[in-house]
Amino acid sequence: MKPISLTRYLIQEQHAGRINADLRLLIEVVARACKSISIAIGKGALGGVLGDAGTGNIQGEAQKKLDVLSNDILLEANAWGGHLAGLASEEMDHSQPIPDAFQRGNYLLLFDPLDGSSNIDVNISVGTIFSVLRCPDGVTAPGDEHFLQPGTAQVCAGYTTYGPSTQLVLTVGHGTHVFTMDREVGSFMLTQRDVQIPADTREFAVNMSNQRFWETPMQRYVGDLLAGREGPRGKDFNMRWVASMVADVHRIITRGGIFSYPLDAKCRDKGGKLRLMYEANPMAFIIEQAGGAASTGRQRMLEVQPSGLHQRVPVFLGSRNEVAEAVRYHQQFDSNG
Ligand code: AHM
Ligand code: MG
Repeated sequence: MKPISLTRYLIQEQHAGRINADLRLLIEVVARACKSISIAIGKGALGGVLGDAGTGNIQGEAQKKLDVLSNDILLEANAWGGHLAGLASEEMDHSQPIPDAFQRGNYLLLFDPLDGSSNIDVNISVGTIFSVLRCPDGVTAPGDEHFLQPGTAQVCAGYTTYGPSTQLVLTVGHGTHVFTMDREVGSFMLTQRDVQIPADTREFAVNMSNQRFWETPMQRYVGDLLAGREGPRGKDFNMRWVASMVADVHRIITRGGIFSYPLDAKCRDKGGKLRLMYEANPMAFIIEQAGGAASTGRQRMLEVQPSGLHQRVPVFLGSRNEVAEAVRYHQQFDSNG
């Protein structure tokens, strides 16, 4: 049977009362922007989009040309639709209310326009991550503080992975669904409904070069994974690390696994490496909706009360029994040392 388009899927969701017309438009607009980003990435060296932009973001990271371009594409696409009250991005110091010239809607959009920036120039998968919140009642010109809602308040989250094919993974709180971009037609088509992540896994994803900087529970947890069949876990584990969160999460969506970016001595002062509002929270929502789990190691990710737009957190997410194992090591350490 021919897969249905994203547009048709969204209309069905609207008719079922699960989303309203504004949220439908918002998702369509973000998906269209992601198509433009996908086309720019696909041109690679021929499009003049590779390399450094020569600028930095508020987090002290050097921006790539594609970071800036993707941010601009998402900003421009979302400014005038009337569905948003404000936007926030990894690449912008502060959130932006929708300009007065345009109609304002009731949603807040947060995004990491180009995740996995270190992989752009080497032609490895990168992605876009986004999260949608409601603008608090009575707020017409939202500031940063209005975005600081826990992940449980998200009404929609998604990511696009720009790999051998471009795929959009989406949840509006009723399961996680995968759409694949038909490059000839220019539409996202629903290719997998209601993804279910296996509860158990034999595959983990972590940047092992940080091992000596990890805290004790992480050292013990990964030590036991590496001990394999002869160790306490009684089975051998495989390892993968793409260094694009989107690509690593997409593998977990597809075949299970655990992804972690734990606290380490290098990022401890910042609270972690990955950002809560536009990386960890949207991924946690997507993963939970696919039957998986997401935690900081000490708390359910979606229940973290944010304190800053660019706040960082430790991340453990994926197959739910394996995430529970990682959390158990932290609990044990916190109570017994
Ligand atoms: P970015 O948003 O600036 O690309 O940074 C986030 C990325 C994640 O996609 C990935 O999981 C992680 O940083 C990789 O970090 P490292 O290079 O330390 O392995
Ligand atoms: Mg990122």
